[in-house]
Amino acid sequence: MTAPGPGAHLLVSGGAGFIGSCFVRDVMGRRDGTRITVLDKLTYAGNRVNLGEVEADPEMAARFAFVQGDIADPSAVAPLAAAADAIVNFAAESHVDRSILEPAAFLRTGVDGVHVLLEALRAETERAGRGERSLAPRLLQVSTDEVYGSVDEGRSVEADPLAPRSPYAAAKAAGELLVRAYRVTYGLDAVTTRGSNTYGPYHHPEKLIPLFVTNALDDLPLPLYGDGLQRRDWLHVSDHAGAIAHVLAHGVAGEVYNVPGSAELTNREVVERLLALLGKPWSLVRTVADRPGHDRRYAMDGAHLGALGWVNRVGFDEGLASTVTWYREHESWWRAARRGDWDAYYARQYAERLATSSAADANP
Ligand code: NAD
Ligand code: TDX
Repeated sequence: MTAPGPGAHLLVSGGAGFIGSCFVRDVMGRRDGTRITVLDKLTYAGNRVNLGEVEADPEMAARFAFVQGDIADPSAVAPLAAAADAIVNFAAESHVDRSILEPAAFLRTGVDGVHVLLEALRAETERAGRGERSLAPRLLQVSTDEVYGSVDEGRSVEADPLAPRSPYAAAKAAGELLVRAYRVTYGLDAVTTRGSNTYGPYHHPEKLIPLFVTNALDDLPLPLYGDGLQRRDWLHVSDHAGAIAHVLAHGVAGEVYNVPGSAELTNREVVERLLALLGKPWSLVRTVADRPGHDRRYAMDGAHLGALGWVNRVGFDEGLASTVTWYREHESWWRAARRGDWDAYYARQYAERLATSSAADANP
């Protein structure tokens, strides 16, 4: 089993979303002959426009294909897996608050979908064993820091127990455990990454940073959950995508790699910085009812990935400034991303919270 290098054919599931589309744009932009087929269901979070740069460039477009479909559909997955040297699975329902409102879709994609991918990988590995293809494909499962649960002190290492605390995190942990079981039982070539809180261009406006940037641009209230002292370690999307490409090429089969960020900050600190960049007042911030089961802190140790030779490149201040500029310059993108059930979701998540909110104390 050999990790795929330049010129390989990658199947990228969930490649029309935030991090997946960055991975596709960056890998295609290397112009090293790599071919990519994206399989994406185009849920409310998936957007083919995110891949427009690739599809509009003749050289990249010749190496690219897009298939609209569901990773939980074996008939969609099997022929694509048969043609792939590796599968990189970004596909997931990705928003914690939505998982608290409606968990079912999270389990369908995060558990059933990953199972379908693994069955396809198993079939292809058996074909390689019979000499019907030269090498078995590799699977890279994109997972998250949230599988560790809330970490009050210290930093999670890959061997720590998984203790997910939201339906989203539990679905991600279940997907990972299936990958682990298939690796152990069937000897599949699989690696897993656990990425930190990611931010950057093309981030759906439901998440903290893009929600607060876009609401602030419209002078709308910014709903800060609870005391706002929850801590996250922020990772720029180009570093997250780069780390995934690095693990795909160099990771050891069966291993899990944390992908930490480059700045651990409270939510209040993040909001203070983005308001300063936007020139908007703290008075927009409203203290609202907390997220149920809200994880207080995520923090991961990055030594295992570091030993593989990966280092993050984008510092948080630089990354946040360029992200804010991107949202300023791409108003049509983020207004269009607020489509589908956006208004109903926003009302369900925030109407009562905002009606019972209070002015947030000025940031200490
Ligand atoms: P996203 O919601 O922006 O994108 C998810 C993509 O998957 C969308 O294009 C969507 O259409 C597609 N999709 C959903 N269900 C599908 C299905 N059943 N079949 C095919 N495609 C489907 O999410 P993101 O923020 O880009 O996250 C990508 C991956 O990274 C997820 O697995 C997520 O758990 C993980 N992750 C995200 C972060 C973060 O901070 N955003 C951090 C760590 C890990
Ligand atoms: O309106 C809000 N108000 C608020 O205070 C929102 C949307 C969030 N928050 C808080 C909750 C978190 O403490 O901000 C923090 C970040 O929230 P999200 O952007 O929803 O991210 P988080 O819940 O930390 O999960 C993210 O990182 C891990 C991604 O969405 C996941 O997909 C990833 O796995």
